[in-house]
Amino acid sequence: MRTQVGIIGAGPAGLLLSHLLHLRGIDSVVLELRGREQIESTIRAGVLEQGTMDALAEAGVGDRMKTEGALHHGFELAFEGKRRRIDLTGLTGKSITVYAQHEVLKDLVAARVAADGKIFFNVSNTSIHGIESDTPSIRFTHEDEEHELYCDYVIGCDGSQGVSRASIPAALRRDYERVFPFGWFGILVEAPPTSDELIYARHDRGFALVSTRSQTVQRMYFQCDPKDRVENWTDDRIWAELHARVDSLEGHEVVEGRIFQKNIVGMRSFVSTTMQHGRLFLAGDAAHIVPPTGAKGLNLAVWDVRVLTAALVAFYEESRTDLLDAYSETALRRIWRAGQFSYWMTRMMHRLDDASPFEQRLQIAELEHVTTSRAAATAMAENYVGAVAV
Ligand code: RFL
Ligand code: PHB
Repeated sequence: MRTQVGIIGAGPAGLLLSHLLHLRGIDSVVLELRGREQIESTIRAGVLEQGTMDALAEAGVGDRMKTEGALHHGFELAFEGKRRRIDLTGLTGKSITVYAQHEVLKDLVAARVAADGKIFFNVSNTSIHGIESDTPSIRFTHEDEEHELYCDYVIGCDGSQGVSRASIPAALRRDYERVFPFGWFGILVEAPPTSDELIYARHDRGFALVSTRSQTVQRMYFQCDPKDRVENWTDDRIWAELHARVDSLEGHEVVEGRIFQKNIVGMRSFVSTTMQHGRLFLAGDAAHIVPPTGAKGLNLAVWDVRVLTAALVAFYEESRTDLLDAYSETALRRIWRAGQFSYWMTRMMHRLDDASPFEQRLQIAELEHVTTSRAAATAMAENYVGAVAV
């Protein structure tokens, strides 16, 4: 089997890359470990930056996002019983859209299928070969048969647990990591929205986030022990915790409903440098992870893909390799910016058991600052909407 670009992973990075390349006449094949139903139903991100919306619209997969997604012009920071608004649009001229990641995936898979794109679902034993030569390949098993896909370039979009990153020799790679001693307990709830905008709450009991999916389904999270178990949390205990952390002194309360999904995720910051070696390039979570507090993970994956698409188009249309050579350096500038913002927001909003009472009190001073100083609020808003110069 042969193609121009072999892509491992049908997450947002792999599927969007495949579709953007197709629109420029470049052929690709996507290999995915899981089944189509599984990727289309896994609950993950929800916040899309303007740049991500633009990229999806340019790829011709933005129609449902525009009609079903909700445009948000600000969010609220809750602390000390108060709620203060960050006016994203007023401060930056930009907004964000709340539209679930698995809906983005449904739109991308539908577009690939409609264009006769090649996606192999349920593959196993994926391995990468010959990246230091001009004829790399990917070996994999599909429906009990072994295959070898020959290509010009291999793109590893296989997320944090994939095989691609390890194909770059360890001696050439430097990994940077910070594992946080807390996680997020996430729920999906059948209820009307608690608020028109997202609420990020800092409380001595721990962080909480009120997000949304639609007028009838809400997404909420609260800080927990990453080793805790979902079974330890009855619905009553969850609501008591959310009320304690989010309800305000002005009488705003979290709206309860039927909880139909619960999960716990750990949190870490991670950056792998370099993101390329020979004919292998990494994009998205395969190369970097941010804690979800800044809502940056999916947006960074889309950013990598835009940079990589431009570089591959320059190679195929003009035989230029300068953009490919510069890929890692170009992508990492934005990754470190988003990594710093996500880390900062995580440290400001979560209960830090490793911090002194003095440092914990500084969190409130910082929240007062970003919610009263226009300059500080603008810096936060620019990072949140992704309007940062890198
Ligand atoms: P993905 O989505 O993990 O896709 C990788 C795909 O590769 C497949 N795979 C393999 N395929 C073939 N062979 C192998 N050996 C393979 N190994 C793995 C996997 O099955 C999978 O389908 O990576 P990608 O495309 O880089 O996309 C990254 C995003 O999914 C991720 O950054 C976001 O979900 C992070 N994130 C958020 N990002 C945002 O921008 N805004 C948010 O609001 C936001 N909220 C979140 C989040 C992540 C969360 N969790 C679960 C950590 C909220 C949460 C709770
Ligand atoms: C979500 O709705 O899943 C969500 C929103 C904001 C975040 C993280 C996740 O920062």
